[in-house]
Amino acid sequence: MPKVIITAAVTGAIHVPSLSPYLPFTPDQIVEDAVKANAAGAAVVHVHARDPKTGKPSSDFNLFREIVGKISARCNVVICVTTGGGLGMSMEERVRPISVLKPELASLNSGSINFAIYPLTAKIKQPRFDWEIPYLESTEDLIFSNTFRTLKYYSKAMQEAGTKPELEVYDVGMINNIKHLIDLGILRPPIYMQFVLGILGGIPATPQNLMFLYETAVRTIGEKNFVWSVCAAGKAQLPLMAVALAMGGNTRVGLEDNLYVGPGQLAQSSADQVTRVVNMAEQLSVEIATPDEARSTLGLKGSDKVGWMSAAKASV
Ligand code: KMH
Ligand code: ZN
Repeated sequence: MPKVIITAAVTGAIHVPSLSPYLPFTPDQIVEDAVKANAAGAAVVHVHARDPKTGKPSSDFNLFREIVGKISARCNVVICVTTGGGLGMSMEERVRPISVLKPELASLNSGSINFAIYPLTAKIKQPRFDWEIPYLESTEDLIFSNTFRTLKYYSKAMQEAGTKPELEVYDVGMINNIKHLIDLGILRPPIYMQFVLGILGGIPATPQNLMFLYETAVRTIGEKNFVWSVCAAGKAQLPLMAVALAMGGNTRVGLEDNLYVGPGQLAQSSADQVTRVVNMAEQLSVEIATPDEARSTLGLKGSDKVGWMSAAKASV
């Protein structure tokens, strides 16, 4: 069995602070949770930025730079920077951290979907911040747009930055989108796919659907041409990590996708969920990859080649 790469997505742009007092949103909180997740066993942390005063998803490049700089000053974890950004952000806002920060790994969302999180409003009695309810409600009419032109633009930006794309696959047709980009020579195998299940608008989070995604990828892209991982939104998160481990896949947990660690039990940080995956892996005799082992499996350029040290110097 190959060693499992655990990713922790510590904050994201789906949940709002009213849903959990543990959702990190200031740079220091995000950094602290990323470092804790790494200490618990995560080889990769996936980062978004949020406004430190209100917790609203932000595309402020200085926040990204502060977060990635502080994380890498404290641990050797692989940093995966989002290009999903916050719901409703423009293509330019979403790609900017890649061109400047040149991270080792970045998300690349492989197709357009309805990305609906408005049902979360029912869980909020008293919003902590004014933006939260309108943000969630706006997703009733939101297309998370990732057209072929956009995919080509992101792929090119990542290629120029030496950044490996982590291809987020929300539904089975997106595997065809990826194949199209491989056929055009825009993506080069071996590619890295994150199967994302359970978003309202995408494929539901069931073991059967995970198997369907995996088998379709094997048929379409070829078993030797990809590394894969699983992310499941909501309460299916931890059960699907068990399925992924049994199938030999990699895993992603974190408060970005699920705020809980058990029925009615809020996770106090993404590290709580990472620990659950570590325990499951131990039971299954699956070893956990270190950040350097993840770098080697994913074919990453190395933490000495990211852009933020020079970006930090340039701003002085
Ligand atoms: N929140 C996940 C379902 C991204 O950041 O590019 C999707 C995600 C996308 O992580
Ligand atoms: Zn994300």
